[in-house]
Amino acid sequence: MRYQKKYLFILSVFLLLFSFKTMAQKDYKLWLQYDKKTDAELVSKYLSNVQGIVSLGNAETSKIASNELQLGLQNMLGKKFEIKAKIDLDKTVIIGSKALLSAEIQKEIGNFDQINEEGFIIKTIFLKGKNQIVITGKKEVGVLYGVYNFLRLIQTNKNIKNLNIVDSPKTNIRILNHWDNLDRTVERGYAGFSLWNWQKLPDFIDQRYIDYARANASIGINGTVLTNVNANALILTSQYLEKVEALANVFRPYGIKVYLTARFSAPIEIGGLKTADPKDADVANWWKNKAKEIYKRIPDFGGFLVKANSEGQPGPQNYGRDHVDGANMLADAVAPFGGVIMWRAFVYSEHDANDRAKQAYAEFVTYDGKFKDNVIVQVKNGAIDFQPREPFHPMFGAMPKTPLMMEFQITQEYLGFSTHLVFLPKLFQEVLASDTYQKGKGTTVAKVIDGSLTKTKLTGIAGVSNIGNDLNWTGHPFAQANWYGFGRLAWNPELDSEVIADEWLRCTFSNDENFIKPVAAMMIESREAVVNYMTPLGLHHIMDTGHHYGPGPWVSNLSRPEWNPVYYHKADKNGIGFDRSKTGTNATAQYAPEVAKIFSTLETCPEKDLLWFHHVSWDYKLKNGQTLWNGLALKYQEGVNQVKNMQDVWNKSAKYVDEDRFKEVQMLLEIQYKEAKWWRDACLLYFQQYSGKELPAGVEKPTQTLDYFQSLKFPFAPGN
Ligand code: GCV
Repeated sequence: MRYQKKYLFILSVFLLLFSFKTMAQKDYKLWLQYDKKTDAELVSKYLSNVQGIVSLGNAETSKIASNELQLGLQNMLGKKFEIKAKIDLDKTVIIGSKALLSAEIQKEIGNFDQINEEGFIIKTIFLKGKNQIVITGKKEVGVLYGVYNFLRLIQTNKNIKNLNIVDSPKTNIRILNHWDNLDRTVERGYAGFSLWNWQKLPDFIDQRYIDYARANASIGINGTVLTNVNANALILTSQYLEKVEALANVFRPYGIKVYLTARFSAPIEIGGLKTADPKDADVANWWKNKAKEIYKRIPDFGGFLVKANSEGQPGPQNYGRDHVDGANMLADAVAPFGGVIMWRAFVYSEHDANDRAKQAYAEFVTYDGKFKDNVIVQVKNGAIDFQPREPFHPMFGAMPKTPLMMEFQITQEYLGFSTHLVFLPKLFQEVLASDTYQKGKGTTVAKVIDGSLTKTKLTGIAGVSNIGNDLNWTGHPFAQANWYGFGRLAWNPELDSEVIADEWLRCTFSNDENFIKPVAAMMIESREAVVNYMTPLGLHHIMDTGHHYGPGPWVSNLSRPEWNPVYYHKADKNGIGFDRSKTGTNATAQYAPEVAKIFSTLETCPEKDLLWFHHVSWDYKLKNGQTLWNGLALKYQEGVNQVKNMQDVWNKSAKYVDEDRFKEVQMLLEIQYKEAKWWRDACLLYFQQYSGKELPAGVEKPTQTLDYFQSLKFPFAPGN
């Protein structure tokens, strides 16, 4: 009996450890689960097309590609696959770049001009009486992308018979911006600490660096800015560059270039100069030498990302110069090595009384055509700051002679941190599909940034990373979908977010239609839900001070007016909203006339943007016949109901998902539900002071007072 107890104890410890390990692995493996297919018919269908692997290349990237193919096929199809160098079987998957293919195969593949340097072709060919699948590209990295694409077909149960897929990324710089500090805290990071262990680098290469590179390569991301835009000059010292070099060496075979943020005052802080004036010859030389030093270590270094004269960061204006002077000086330093300067347009000043939404445009549009060829201006998706919903930034469509790249925020600074389930590709798609009318109807933001409109060579999309050292990388299991979706949209800015949700769910959880349909719909709905319970009808920037966690529409005491929520909602006895029409700040005039016309009047302005552009009376009649006050209150309630609905959907998914991830999401949705109610109650109680009206039928009564909500403090909210 005693022995039995002992064995039972050992067994339960073992099971506990084992289940912890599987949970960790499931969460950690992201969308690269490669779960074993259980449908025997499907497996035999796949095996009738795939019998072996032939890898023609020897380079590190080729090895990564063939190992990945082997891992994916073996895991999913439950059969051993050897990697061979010679084609001696029927139905092999042959992988190799163009130069490695025989003339006969090349002929079968056809024209390689259909793809760009990073593109791939996956084609079923008939070779010496045998059927083969060839995955190729001009370069090995294209082959790697092709392999991930091929595996995704199997992951998502797609047909692999008679393949003929030709695909290339539509943008050149598909990049994550890490707002990671050297002490490993992450600004606006909600998934733990920074992945970069500067203390142990360069000698200790954490497996996470490799897994990070692999995950990024699998979705086509080809660049990473390792450091925060609120920059520390120390990263440019040799002590740190040695560590950056080690990371660059890990990422290179995955097709990922390393970039750094450049603190504009670095020549003073680490260079011993008296000035950082971009027109000063010593300063320019200092940067040239710094670039030389970096490229000696990292020959494929991507370049610098710069936040200058914004929120206290130093910049050329400290010396009476402008953004063009600053960007071009740095551009000259990296140009001989093929480097790029990504210069941010996120600027607004406490000395400018103008509407904050107008300031970046006002400053930058005059610079159109003045930047050097290797400068790309990085513009946030909206003119304020990564709000749950913003109309597209008017700079898109207004600088035809300047390459503009998109900056999205994947980390959820204003969207419930990594506690709330919000599927961001839907938000990203909404922005990318917005029509700028730069060259008439159909000239969408996507077309501005992919260069198809202005034929610019330099194109890009940046996403502020939501990755940290949490076990599951992103804090919320569904926040992984935002990283995934960002990569997929960076590759193709016209991809549909519904396709992305479907793909991600299949790769991450299950192919069962009974799971996919409702959960994909829940993901899509989550985008509108967050807008409804936080900032419906065009409200914006009413989050609490500093950390931006939870509601704070009452905040009015911050030193800069444009940091205060009251600046944005302007609620008073007459109504609510920011008048940006002709009668107000006339920000609408920054858009093309066709767009301006729509936003300018109450009648034509989409209701989702109403309070962004107009100050509207509480009794104004919305399109559904409700008064603005009632409509606003009902929207808040709708957001809460939507989260409830998300909970219901998820609760029915238990049988399709491993227990651990199921429970994690379940708990997080419960918090989201509580917080959605918090948002609704706090905002409605606050705005009610101005509207003076009762809550309409259908809106639940708040269970706390406004005083209570205003008293809440969060001194240790993360990411601040
Ligand atoms: C990195 C917002 C954020 C800041 C961020 C800034 C930026 O203001 O709150 O944390 O700083 O945007 O994008 O530069």
